[in-house]
Amino acid sequence: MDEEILRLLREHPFTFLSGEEISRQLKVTRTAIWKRVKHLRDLGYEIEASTRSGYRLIQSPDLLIPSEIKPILETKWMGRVIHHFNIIDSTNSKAYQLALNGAEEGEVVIAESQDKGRGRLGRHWFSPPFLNLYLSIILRPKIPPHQASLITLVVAVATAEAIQKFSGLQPMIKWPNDILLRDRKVAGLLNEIHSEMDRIHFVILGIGVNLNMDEEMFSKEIREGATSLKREMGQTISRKAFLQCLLKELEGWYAIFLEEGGGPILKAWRERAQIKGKQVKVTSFGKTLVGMAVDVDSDGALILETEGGGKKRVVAGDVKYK
Ligand code: BT5
Repeated sequence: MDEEILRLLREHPFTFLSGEEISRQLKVTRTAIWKRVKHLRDLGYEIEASTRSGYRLIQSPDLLIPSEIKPILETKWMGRVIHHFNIIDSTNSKAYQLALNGAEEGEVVIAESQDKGRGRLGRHWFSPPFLNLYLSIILRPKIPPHQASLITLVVAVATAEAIQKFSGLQPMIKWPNDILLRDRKVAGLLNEIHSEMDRIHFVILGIGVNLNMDEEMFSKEIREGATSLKREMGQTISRKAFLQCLLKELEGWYAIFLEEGGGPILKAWRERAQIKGKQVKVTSFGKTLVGMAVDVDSDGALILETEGGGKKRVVAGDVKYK
């Protein structure tokens, strides 16, 4: 009902809409309308109320709640169901639970903050409230499990494209899952998969993008290596507008992947990563490898020419450029 009330109020931006008219259109009592208006005000909506004239929407909060996001979405199916939380442990954990309980492809979990935001290998993702984007998307791709790592590349390309379209800046991808602006991490990706040997049940795309964080808000440990769009663009970012752009890119690149396979994804990824010929140090499953990056292969693994001369294929790990 909140969404319906907001839709009606938005249709009359300059005039009051009477409680009677709203209750007639939504077929509920005027008291019920008043209760929902009060609830919307608690969420941060500024709604003027006059006993004689009715209601008028003055301002909406920059919250990532469904009633704000759904009217502006440019996607066909992604994000049409949004689970929103003010605070949650991790959007990925929540999405995983929802998917186990049958949530459908395209359902999205969004939180204003996370108190156990997760990076890879049990690392922490710093997720303070109301500043950034913390989002997880449920996908149910009908592809063999060994191709799932390509979805990490799909998300990396889509996130980088969204940042570029939104800001005009040129983000770089760092294998496997960092998005950088001026060599600092602006977004991190954490994809998790639930599968059998020959069938994927679902994939969770976890995306964290730093939007409105100022330098001093980052903890000392990550300050040097991290940045936000606000910092790079010198202006406050509308989280809603960025989310709209990101979901559109994700839906588009995922469709390309399903229709045309990994080819176009790898091409776009290579252009963004410029990894060929870089001297790198890779930590993978407790081992350190030093060498020159040659490419990523069709499964998204990093191919390395080691100092000894041989070629190594790295499926997971952390990369440092030398
Ligand atoms: C990642 O891990 O980069 C994946 C981050 C994914 C976060 C999203 S938020 C929504 C969804 N729900 C979750 O629970 N997670 C996903 P990794 O490559 O392991 O990088 C983690 C490292 O990045 C940390 O050890 C810090 O050094 C650094 N870091 C932590 N928070 C950061 C931040 N907000 N911005 C930049 N760097 C950060």
